[in-house]
This record gives sequence, structure tokens and C-alpha cells, in this order.
Amino acid sequence: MTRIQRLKAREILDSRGHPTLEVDLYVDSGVVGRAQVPSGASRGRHEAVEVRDGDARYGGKGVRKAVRNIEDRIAPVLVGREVLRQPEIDRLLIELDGTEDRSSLGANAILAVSIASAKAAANSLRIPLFRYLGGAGGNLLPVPLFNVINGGAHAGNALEIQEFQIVPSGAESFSEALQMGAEIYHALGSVLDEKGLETGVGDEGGYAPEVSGAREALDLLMVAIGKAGYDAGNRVKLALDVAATELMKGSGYRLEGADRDAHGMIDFYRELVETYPIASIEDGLGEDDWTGWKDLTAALGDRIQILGDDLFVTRKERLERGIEEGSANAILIKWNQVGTVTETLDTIRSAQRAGLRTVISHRSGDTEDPSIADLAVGMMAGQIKSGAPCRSERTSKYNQLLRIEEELGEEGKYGYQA
Ligand code: 2PG
Ligand code: MG
Repeated sequence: MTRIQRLKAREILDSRGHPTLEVDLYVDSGVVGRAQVPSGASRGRHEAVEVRDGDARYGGKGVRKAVRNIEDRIAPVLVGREVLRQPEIDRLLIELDGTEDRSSLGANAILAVSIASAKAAANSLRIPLFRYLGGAGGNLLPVPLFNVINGGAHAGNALEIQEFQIVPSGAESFSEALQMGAEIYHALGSVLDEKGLETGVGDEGGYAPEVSGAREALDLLMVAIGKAGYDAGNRVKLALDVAATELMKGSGYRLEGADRDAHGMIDFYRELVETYPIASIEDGLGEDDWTGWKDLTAALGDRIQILGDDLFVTRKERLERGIEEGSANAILIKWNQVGTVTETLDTIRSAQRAGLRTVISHRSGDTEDPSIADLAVGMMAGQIKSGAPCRSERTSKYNQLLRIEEELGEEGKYGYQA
């Protein structure tokens, strides 16, 4: 009684007001799994691609083609299959698509079905998704990286670095970390207000003030942390997602009024790390700058987390190259970069085996679907980023972590590692 009976796909809106996919996957017992897929703005060149309509509706962003791909092409292959066999379902999806970049069915279509299937399986077994994905051992509540100042492709301001994050790694529990994040976020709002800076927010719920550059943004965070009554550098650290692929100009980078090569960028980060309590820098260099990444990790990897997003795009082959070359000491995990649940789990396990830290991530265009919270706990990822502690598509993940924390009770742990 756990065979797939029917797939129903529909076009819904994401947090930016663009269409995205929702899938309901029915099992013959009547149980259903529902999934919604996110969509990025600062996308890596090596990511799996979405199928969109490209016609007059929604500025070309409609997903009716992807809906048809699910109902007309995927459903006939999956109906009758055992929902508890996630690897088989994902293999069938990959084979049916048949392309390297998932452009035939669309990574959006494939992922929606893959997650819906995992949820239907968990629901069939009457267990929470985090237990289905992670098994009996999954009990680690992740450290949240709250993106409280937005720039780059996520905001209309002139700030070039995409994300300025606060990291309450010294909290005693996830719920305390969330409280600290929200208090600092609101303190930051009043600091901006007092300085006459804008308090409107960007795509991920963080403020998007017109500030001159990284140092001014980091200074604002330091003031906000103090104002909220916390000790920066002790219980609360800072982190950046530079999204440097977006800063590439010719063979180098353009940042804060200067043309820089990889070493110029590394020097820029070294100075920041010497001044501020920065714990992590994501995408400090571009997606194909393998030599630069190796030098960055050699230079700063023993002091901070060097986190690869566009570099790895959650793909095992790229991660393996990074492990061999010492390109980074952590990997960002976004399941829509690769396309299926099984491949995502596989990449996480490979990273963990090699001693890399793992950070589960939302996308800048997201939905109310909280599944990445379950993924983070089940797979003992240790960290999650889901934007600011503000706006429902962001807080849906943090709120789900509160529920999981409650469910785990005494057995739940909080922190980078178990
Ligand atoms: C990133 C993400 C999420 P996007 O660069 O890490 O914060 O942005 O979804 O736009 O790629
Ligand atoms: Mg990133």
C-alpha cells in the first residue's frame, strides 16, 4: 500500500512573485506528499537548469511546460512504483531526463517530484521527514546563518557583497539562536533608522541600506550585536556570502572600486578577518577559479570556514575535485542545484566523509515549504542558511526547526558537530 498512484502538479508563486512548481504525489493508501521548489537569482553556471515557458505570461517565467512534463512524462513512469524506494525513483527521473543539466524535464520538475516522493514516503511511515531522510541518528539542530544585510543580486542597493550574516554559534540551543538572531535583526533595524539609513528589505528579508561597502556593513552588524546585548566574537560571529561569480570582470574581479586578481581578493578578506569576528566566507572567488580557491583555503582555511556554493553546485564530481585540490573546507547544499534528493544526500555524505562542513541552503526565491530544515537535522549538516529571521518563506524553515527541536527534546543537539 505504498505505491505511487497519481501526480498532480501546479503553477504557484514564489516569494519574489515569480511562478514556481508545487507537486502533490499520491500513494495508493491515500497518503500524499506535497513539495514546492525554490529558485535562485545568483545562479552558478554549472547548476542544473529549470524549464520555464518563455512565452508572454509572467514575463516568460511560467512553468506550465514543467507541469506538463510532470503529468505527461514523469507520471507514466512513476505510477505503480514503490514510494519507499527513493534511490530508484530518483534514478528513473534522471534516466527519463537523459541530459547532463536536467534541461529536458527541468531540474524544477525533477526536484519537485523527488521531494514530494520523500514526503509521501515519510507520511506513509508516519514519521517526520527528518527521521525518514536521516534515520535513527539524525538529531543535530543546525547553527543558523542569518542574512541580515542584503546586497548584490538580491537588493537594489549599491552594496556589492551579496550577504552579511550573523551566526549565533555560541547559543545553547537552536531556539536560543533564533531568539538572538531576531533580537539582533531588530536592533540592526533601529541602528539603521537612527543613522537615517533605509530599513527596507531585500529578497532574503535582510535590510538593504545604501552603505559604502563591506566595512560599513560589518560595523553596523557589530553595533547591532552590542545593542541587542550580545558579545560579538564570543557567542555571535559574522559571515559573508560574497557571491564573487557576480563580481567577475574579464579574468579578475571588480570589488569596491578596484580591479583585483584572486590574490587581491584574498588580501581583502585577510584584512576583514583580522578586524572582524568573521567565521565563514562563502563564494569568496568565482565558480571556475580553482587555483584561486586553493590559495584562499591555504591562506585562511585554518582560521575560518571557506564555503563553496557556485564552485560545487552540490555536485559530487565537483566536490571530489575540490577535496583533491584542497579548494574549500565546507560546501553549501542546495538540492535544486543538482536535482534529486538522492544526489543531495550523496553529496552531503561525501563531504562529511572528507571532513568538510556542510551548510544547507534556501534560494533567494523561495516558498513556504520547510523541507530543508528536515534535511539539515536528518543529515546532521550542522549549519543552515535561510535568510533573515523575517518573512514567512524564510521563517518557515526556522519555525520548522523549532518544531523538530521540540520533537527531539532531550535527544536533540545544537551546534556544528554532534
Ligand atoms: C546564494 C543563494 C542563497 P541565490 O548565493 O547562496 O542565498 O542565492 O538563490 O540567488 O543563488
Ligand atoms: Mg551563495
